[in-house]
Amino acid sequence: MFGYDKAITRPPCNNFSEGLTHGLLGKPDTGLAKQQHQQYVNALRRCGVEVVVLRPDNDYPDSCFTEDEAIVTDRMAVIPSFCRPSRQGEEIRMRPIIEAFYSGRIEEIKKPGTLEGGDICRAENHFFIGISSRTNEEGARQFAEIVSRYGFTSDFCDIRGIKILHLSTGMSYIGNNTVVCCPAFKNLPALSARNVIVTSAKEAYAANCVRINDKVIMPEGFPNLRRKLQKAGFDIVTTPMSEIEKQDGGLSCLSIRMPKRI
Ligand code: CIR
Repeated sequence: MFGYDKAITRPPCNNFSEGLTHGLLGKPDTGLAKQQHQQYVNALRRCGVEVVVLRPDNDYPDSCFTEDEAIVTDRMAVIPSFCRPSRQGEEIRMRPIIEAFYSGRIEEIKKPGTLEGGDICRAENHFFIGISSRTNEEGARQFAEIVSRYGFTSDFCDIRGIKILHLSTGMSYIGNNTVVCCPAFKNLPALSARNVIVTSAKEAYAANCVRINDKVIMPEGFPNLRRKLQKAGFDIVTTPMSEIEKQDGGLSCLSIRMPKRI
């Protein structure tokens, strides 16, 4: 499932700092965020994918978080449904780009369902679906119904009692039945049959990492998790994420990774 050949990204726009954030880490430096985005694109390229870099979109301060704008698989793509007004419409701008790859194999989440791509985590032919402050039960139910029609299974992960934005903010599937997660997720029932690598509380941000082809990209500055993953046999690429983190964005949020055989 980690065979990707393209990734869709969009650099932070000039009003990046006006996006949604809990704000605890201070205001981001937009110039530095743009540089970090470029480094992220380079990291994707090192993993062997061709990177599509879209034009920055000043109408949507959070539009660099493309992961939230479409969920793609080797069988179909799903257009999500944003609940926060400042992000509603991002999915409409992304849709034609996705349609170019998936003619006729596009599904969508309909209101009153809400769902953002960051609440979806795929593990082989299974989906973990986060129910969060952004993805409601109806959106999660619609997504489960859609993926089951295409032969996938799924589990709901209710993270509403946990102070975290999306499911993928706190966990990633990296292959070999292995999930990396933050301490707050370690007892999620959906993870009971998985090998779980739990980060320390201090390194919780790095639980959001991305396996691409034979490498794992993780944020720079998390030496303990990096060592653990290297010990488990993973080839690690790191990239700086400080300004993206200030806007509550994790590493996966900056791209839509396109499977090789679509
Ligand atoms: C937001 O709050 O919507 C953005 N500032 C951050 C989105 C991060 N996306 C993700 O976790 N997939």
